Formats: sequence, C-alpha cells, structure tokens
Amino acid sequence: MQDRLALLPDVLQCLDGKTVSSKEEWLAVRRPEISELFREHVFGREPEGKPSGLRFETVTEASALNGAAVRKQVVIRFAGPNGEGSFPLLLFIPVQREGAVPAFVLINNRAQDAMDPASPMPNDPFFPAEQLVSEGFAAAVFQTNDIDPDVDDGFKNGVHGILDPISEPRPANAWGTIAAWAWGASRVMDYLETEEGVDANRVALVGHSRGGKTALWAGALDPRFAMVVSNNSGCTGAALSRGKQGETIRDINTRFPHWFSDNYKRYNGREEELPVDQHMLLALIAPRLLYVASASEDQWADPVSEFLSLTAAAKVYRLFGLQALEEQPFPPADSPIARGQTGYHVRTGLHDLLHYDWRCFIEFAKRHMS
Ligand code: GTR
Repeated sequence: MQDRLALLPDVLQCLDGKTVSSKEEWLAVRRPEISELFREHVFGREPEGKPSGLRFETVTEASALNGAAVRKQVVIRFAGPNGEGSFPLLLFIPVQREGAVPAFVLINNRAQDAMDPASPMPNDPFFPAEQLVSEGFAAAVFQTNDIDPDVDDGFKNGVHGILDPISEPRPANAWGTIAAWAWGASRVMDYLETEEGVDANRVALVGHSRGGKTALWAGALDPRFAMVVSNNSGCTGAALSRGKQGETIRDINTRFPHWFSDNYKRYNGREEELPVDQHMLLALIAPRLLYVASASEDQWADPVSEFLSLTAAAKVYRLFGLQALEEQPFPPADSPIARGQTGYHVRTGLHDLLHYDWRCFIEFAKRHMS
C-alpha cells in the first residue's frame, strides 16, 4: 500500500514545485490548480455559473408515504444559446419537522420508476425515500438521462445540445456527459436554495457508480454541497488510477467515450502521465463531509483503490485542522469506519446501492448534519 501512495502526485505540491502548508494557500493556489487539471485532462470544461432563464415550476404537490411526507414534482427550466431545456426533480419533505431539514439528493442513473410519482417505490433500495424521511431527511432525486442522454451521440442532445456553441469544432477539453450530470446536480442545488422545507446548508449528494463519479465531480465544483457520497464509483471516481485493478482508463474511455473530455483518452494505458490522481478529486471536497462506499465483490471498481484514495486525501483535511481517515489497514466487510469528516465502508456483495449502504450514509450524516 505504501508503495502505491509513493507513486501518486503530491496533493499539496503545486505545479511550480512549491508545497502549500496552510488552508489559505490551499484555497488560493492549489485547490484552483487541481480543479483546472481535472477540467482540462479528465471531465472537460463546464459552463460556469447559473444558466440564463433559470426557473422552477412546482407541477404537483401532494401527501405521500402514508402522510409522512409532502411529495413535490418540480421542473427545473433553463435556456442556452440553442434554445430552452428542462428536467424534473422529485422531492419528499417530511411533514413532522421543526423548520428546514437536511436533505439527501440522489443522482439516479437507474430505477426510472423512482421518478414516477404515479408509481412511486418508496422503499426501493436505490432511492429509499421512506427510510430517509423517517430519519428526518428530505429526499430528492433526478434522472441522469433527463439532463443528458447516456449515449455517444456526438453531444447533440441534452444540455450539451442546448448550451454548447454549435459553430466551432468541439475542443478536446469540452465537457463530457459526467460533467453535464454534475451541472444538473448544481441546478438542483439552485432549486433547493429556494425550498423552504430544506436547509440548503445541509445537503448530501449521493451517486452510485457512474452517478458516484458524478457526485464527486459535482461536489468538487460546487461547495454548496455539505456532504458528498460516492458508492462503488471505481475508475475515475474514488479509486486511484495508478496501480488500479479491474477497470482502467483505457477500458472506461473505450466503453464510455462520451463520459469524459477527449483529452482524457491521451492517458489510455498511461496513468502515470496524468497530472492528477483520484485522491486529488476527493481532496477538493475538503473541508466538507465525504463518504466513500465499496462492495466486496466489485473488483471492477476496486475497493482497495477507493479506500487508499480516501486516506490519501486526509492531508488536505489536516490543513483545515480537521480529522479524516488516515492510512490504515483495509477494513473488514460490513464494518463502517469514520474519523472526523470522512467515512468508509465495504459492504459484502455486488456492485449495487442497497439499504445497508443508505443506513451507513444516514448514520454518518446524522452525526454531522442533524
Ligand atoms: C460499469 C463501468 C463503471 C461504472 C458502472 C455503472 O460497467 O465500467 O465505470 O460506472 O458501469 O455506472 O454502473
């Protein structure tokens, strides 16, 4: 494990060779530098700031979960140079509450039914609205495909089609589909800031697998998310790329060429030439709460590489005078561990998002955000 950590780019060492030694220097110099490296070489450059014409429309508002929640269907609308776009958000707000409550937002890359208020599955393990509401959290969900289709379509559809300049050839650092979904997560946060039932300062963003990669990039770019959870996010998510088992950069770029910038393809089989590794993505979440989860049989994602990456981000938490999980032996299955701002578990079983995972996220959030 030691050897692998020694091969990583130093999260604190700037491109000019200087090492940052205070949170002020981190925030002023190294943090922006690392975000730029991820933009340029990995995820691509997203449009900055709020889009024009941003507005929210509540389409339905009804009692749900046997009276325990109010269920709202909201449409988030925006405009760009090539027209207008919109996507739906589904939100459950506990009825029993004093003031605004903390919330979990799920980036839903599966379970389309979870979005359908006509046939809600309140206890679906992928989006267990009932479990979240009974623990005092609001539960929100949006669908990745509603933001940008998960296909290699030449970036003609979804938010790319609406926001990208059409005249010029696509630059090699143009944003990919994961960056588009992350952009959607920030628009959801724009809405939550206007929602009186939700405390926008206590919002956790959760994603599984490709959704987990998205949660990390969204959380890195948007400091309004107080907590970020990546579940089984693997390659170009939480897992270190250098020395990774299972899926490699070449594998992911070959099977999902639309997820990242074209520049990222230069690193197929050349992980060691990347100016970043994934512990630096996790470090961008500091000083906020960060929870990484793996599954024991998900060797394609590589739990050990996900855990090592999380411990390698601890240096940055330390700059803020905060505690985080430090280098230590890989924990046994089904034994969540946490220290200060970060938490981790490896669940027995396959690549999936299950009630057990949510229970761990909820417990961690309750300790810090209730
Ligand atoms: C896998 C892919 C992973 C992960 C996952 C998913 O096949 O190789 O990187 O994103 O799919 O999103 O389900």
